[in-house]
Amino acid sequence: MVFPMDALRLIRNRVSQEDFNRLSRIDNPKLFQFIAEYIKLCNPETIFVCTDAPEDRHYIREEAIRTAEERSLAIPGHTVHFDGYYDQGRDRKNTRFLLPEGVDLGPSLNSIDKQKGLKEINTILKNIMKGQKMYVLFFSLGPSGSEFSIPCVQLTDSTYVAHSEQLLYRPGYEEFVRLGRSDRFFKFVHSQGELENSVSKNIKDRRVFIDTEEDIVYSMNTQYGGNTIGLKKLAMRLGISLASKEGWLTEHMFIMGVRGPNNRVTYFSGAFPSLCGKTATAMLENETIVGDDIAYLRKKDGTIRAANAEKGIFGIIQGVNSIDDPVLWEALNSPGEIVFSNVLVTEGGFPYWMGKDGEVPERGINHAGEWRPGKRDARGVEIKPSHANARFTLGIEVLRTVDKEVHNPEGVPIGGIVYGGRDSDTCVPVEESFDWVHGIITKGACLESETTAATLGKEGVRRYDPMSNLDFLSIPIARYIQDNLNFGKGLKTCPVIFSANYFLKDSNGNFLNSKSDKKVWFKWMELRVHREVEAVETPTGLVPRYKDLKSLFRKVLNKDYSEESYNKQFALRVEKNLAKIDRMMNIYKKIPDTPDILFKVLKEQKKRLEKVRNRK
Ligand code: SPV
Ligand code: MN
Repeated sequence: MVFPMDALRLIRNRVSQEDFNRLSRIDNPKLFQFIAEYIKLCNPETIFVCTDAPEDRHYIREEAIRTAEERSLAIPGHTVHFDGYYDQGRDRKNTRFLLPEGVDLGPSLNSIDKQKGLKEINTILKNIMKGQKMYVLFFSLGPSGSEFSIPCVQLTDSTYVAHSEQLLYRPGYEEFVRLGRSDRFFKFVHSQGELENSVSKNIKDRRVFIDTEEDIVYSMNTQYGGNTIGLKKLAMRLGISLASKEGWLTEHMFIMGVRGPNNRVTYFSGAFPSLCGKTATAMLENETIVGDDIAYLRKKDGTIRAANAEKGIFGIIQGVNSIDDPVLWEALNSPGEIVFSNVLVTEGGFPYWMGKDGEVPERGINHAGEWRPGKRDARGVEIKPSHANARFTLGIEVLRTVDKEVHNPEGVPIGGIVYGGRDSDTCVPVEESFDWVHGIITKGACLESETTAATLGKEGVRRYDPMSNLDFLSIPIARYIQDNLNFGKGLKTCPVIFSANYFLKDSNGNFLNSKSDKKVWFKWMELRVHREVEAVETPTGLVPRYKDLKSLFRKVLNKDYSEESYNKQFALRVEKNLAKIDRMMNIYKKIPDTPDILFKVLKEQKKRLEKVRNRK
């Protein structure tokens, strides 16, 4: 432990005069203590303190190439980074909360006794940066200088992490200078550990440990962005707990503007688990994007306002093509700062990913090294050209559909909230809830989704994922749901809550909708927010009328929408819905302190469904 009065001395002995001058512009002993502590423990050879200056940003980009964590591609500004073969997703098992004595987060959150956890990571972190450079970086989550902003400091020995954060987050050095002695800031310590061929070698010592008491996250022996980019999912866990204390919400949500009649813009936020179309939705061609992954929601003057915690996108690239994703396609094929990860790189220096326009290349380099079709790994599993969780990282400003309010310190007013999951057989493509409480409970708290490649482990297993936030919850589930229920109280304009399901299949396993249908669902929801179309009441919520969809399909997609399609897509799946309620009841019965209202709302829904079943 470094005492506050020793911190400055320790730092002064370890950094250059120039870097020390940069730090000295900030008057924050708590910050110095944190930095000194981890310089002492991780023991880097050199230290670079990064300000918001363009030359510093440029230096980080150059460092990424120098250290070979990134390689330049053919298009100017494009680079590629590879994570290790077994480091391609979020590591749920080794992501844990450090639990102080007497605190209980409930059985669903992965935790470890704080003292035991600290001992474990202090052992792993000791001298972990020996011979390496430590980058000290400052950012702001949320628009800077606003009620939404949370200043953050990141220590890392990875130039890829530093570079990604520069693309993804607003600069924060000047914010720290301005704030002086505040102790409301998040802290991240990351080390990729020993490297072999530029990737983390000691995967068995991969850890992501979260301390919500001190607002620190420790990440080590991993490079995959979801485990390492501190301000992304690591900060989200701190954000959820801070929001709960301060009375606002941190959500796994995009924010987008949807155009209604007469160029009206209605803002939506939407929660979808990873790899379920969240980013693609936020990038719909004729709408505007504010954010694609993490939203902060605050109540203001009787409305809910939302801001993007980030300013860039770390998105899944598989399946991105010129037809379905024109906005992104254009950005990915233009010069500009973009980091591709875990794609295949062709001999000409172009990235290839599965589902990209054109032929699969005959050869290239990917996260497993030299690649040829048919190549297998040590276990005999065929290696695809790119990983299913391969990603792109870019600043949101390179998208032509970026919303002009993206940096508004007040955020944007939310008209509708959407919860969606990967569900092949239960929920209709789009449905409105009866009210806030019904929406939070049946759409949000009861969200289920089939697992994807975004996390390590088996794909396609149906999993309960409340608000698509289960992986990131840092407070007991019951408290999180209660916070969401409370958030809708006392509003003058209450957002309308919807569910969406892009993944409904018929009995032969074929999708019932095409990817572009979501454009129609959003136009319908926009009209519903303003009560400009009517809807049909069912036991589970309010669904579109056929005639409204028919006209929207014509207007938006220039497509004929048959009554037969409508009937198939919007049929009420009574048995499946009843089975889902049973699953949810069983889950929530075991969750301590589940609000009574949840059981009441589910029982009412069950009754309505049984009534329909008995009528048949
Ligand atoms: C997600 O998986 O939800 C992501 C990427 O947005 S990660 O940073 O891995 O969480
Ligand atoms: Mn996400």
